[in-house]
Amino acid sequence: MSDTLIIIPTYNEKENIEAIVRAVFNQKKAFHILIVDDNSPDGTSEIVTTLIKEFSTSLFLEKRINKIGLGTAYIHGFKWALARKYEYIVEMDADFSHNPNDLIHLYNACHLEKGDVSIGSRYVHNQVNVVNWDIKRLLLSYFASKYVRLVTQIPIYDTTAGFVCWKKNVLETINLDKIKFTGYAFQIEMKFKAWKHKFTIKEVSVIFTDRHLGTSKMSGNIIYEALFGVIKMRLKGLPK
Ligand SMILES: Nc1nc2c(ncn2[C@@H]2O[C@H](COP(=O)(O)OP(=O)(O)OP(=O)(O)O)[C@@H](O)[C@H]2O)c(=O)[nH]1
Ligand SMILES: [Mg+2]
Repeated sequence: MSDTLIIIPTYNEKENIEAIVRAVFNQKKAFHILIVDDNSPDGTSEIVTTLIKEFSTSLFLEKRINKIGLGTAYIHGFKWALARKYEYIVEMDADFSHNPNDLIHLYNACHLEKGDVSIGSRYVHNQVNVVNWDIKRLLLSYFASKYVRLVTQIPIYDTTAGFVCWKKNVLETINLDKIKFTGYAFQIEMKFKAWKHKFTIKEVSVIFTDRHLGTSKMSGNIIYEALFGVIKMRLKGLPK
């Protein structure tokens, strides 16, 4: 048993999936992993099924029929985790943008330093810890974070970060069925709600590296949703 579940959503990650699973299991601390795959046409889930033979007590797969977005994949994973005995639930990408060696720092920020939420943050203290992004992508992300802070007043530097550790009771408190957004805005909305509920949020400085393998799922819709989503969130205050 492990007290911590790492949720990795996947869509067409056949180039990364085995390596990321092994990298997580090679950490000193024992973690469990849940892959939430949206029926990737490239056969990602078949690779996971083969790996489960090797890691039958620590690797799990939830397969959904359609690609219905990152946010709903995480909600699915959160509910799966809450139905079991995990104390800490972590969001992580499959593409090595999030370094598995940082998992222990996120865990410690909650487990030892009493955070309710810890965020693997690219932008703490005016640093920009991003490797291999083109300047357009970097500026978009950096100013998006500034924009979100300005509009929502949330005291977090990296509001769109997708490398996050949640204590179980935070996910039990936030009404997961009321989460509205699916792309970057999903990441913002989750943090916004945790903050509104007055949970302690810690930012841990990490270096984010752009994906080497596989293809990006970034789209104009995701940006549009975030741009207008935060204004809606602020105006409505979004029910907790
Ligand atoms: N299950 C599921 N996973 C998804 C979906 N969209 C993206 N993912 C996964 O979510 C993680 C983050 O997606 P990325 O494509 O890396 O998004 P990004 O980091 O904004 O963009 P790039 O790194 O440029 O590709 C990856 O592990 C993806 O495979 C989806 O609709 N469903
Ligand atoms: Mg990525």
